[in-house]
Amino acid sequence: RGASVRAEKNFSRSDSSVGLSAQVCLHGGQVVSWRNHRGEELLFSSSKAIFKPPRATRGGIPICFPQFGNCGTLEQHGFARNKIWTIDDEAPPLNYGDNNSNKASVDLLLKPSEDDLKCWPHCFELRLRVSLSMDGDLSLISRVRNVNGKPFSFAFAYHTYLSVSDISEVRIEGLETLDYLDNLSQRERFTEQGDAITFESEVDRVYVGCPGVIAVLDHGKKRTFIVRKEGLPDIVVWNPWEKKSKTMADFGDDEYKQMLCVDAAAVERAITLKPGEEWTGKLELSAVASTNCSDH
Ligand code: TA6
Repeated sequence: RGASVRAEKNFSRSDSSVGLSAQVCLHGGQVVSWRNHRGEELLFSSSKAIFKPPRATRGGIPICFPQFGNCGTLEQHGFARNKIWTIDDEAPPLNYGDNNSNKASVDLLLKPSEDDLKCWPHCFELRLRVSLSMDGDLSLISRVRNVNGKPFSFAFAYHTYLSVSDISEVRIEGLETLDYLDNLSQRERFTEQGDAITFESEVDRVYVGCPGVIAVLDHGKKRTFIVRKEGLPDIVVWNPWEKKSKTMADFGDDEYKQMLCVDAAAVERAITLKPGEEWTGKLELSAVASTNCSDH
């Protein structure tokens, strides 16, 4: 996967932490692995993932910036996930407002090249801090700054591929009664009626005005992902299902059953920054054993 860095820290080498790890690539600033205390992989990666720069590999957490989807002038999901980032070693270390004491962190930076400015003429700095806590929580904090150019607007998403046992046994709690834009019907607006979102076919929706915390319950693995977000009002939910996944060369046969994208995002309303302004978008993922899946 080209250059990648591992967030490692000398945690007290107790057995409870020996399996913990997270891996982020300089290519795309993409988290490509997140493992729990037992060394179990919590993010989906396609068995047919193609590492062929500039394309992003299928899985992990690609960064979608400054565009989401293909409604704009840039490539699908913008260019950030297709660029080589650098380690952000600008001193003094920037204050991300997070208690960094018991975490392993990596700080990455993306600035526009001359070529980038030709296709998106805005002077930005995009900083990303990827952290892994002793408890096994993964956090991503992004900061976009308008470096005293003219005002600009952008969309953003942490395109998060969660690894699940069987999509037909997964449900999402916390999005009930919300409106969503359905990408399968020209982004028409609907209101969620269910008491929890379950999956029987292709889903590609942008839930808008979401709460700060939602839960993704994986009945098969008796595991619940807790998704916490700040500065990101929307949640994109995507599973291509069988037919659509077979049209994608970098999606293994039937692998749609083992993944679900739950993207903390700012899609419905673009974020606008005046010169000198900065935006912060935070995502924190926890994976906990869930005994209450039995009432599935
Ligand atoms: O998650 C929403 C979505 O825009 C889907 O419509 C689908 O295109 C998915 O992203 C994957 O996009 P990618 O460019 O990574 O294949």
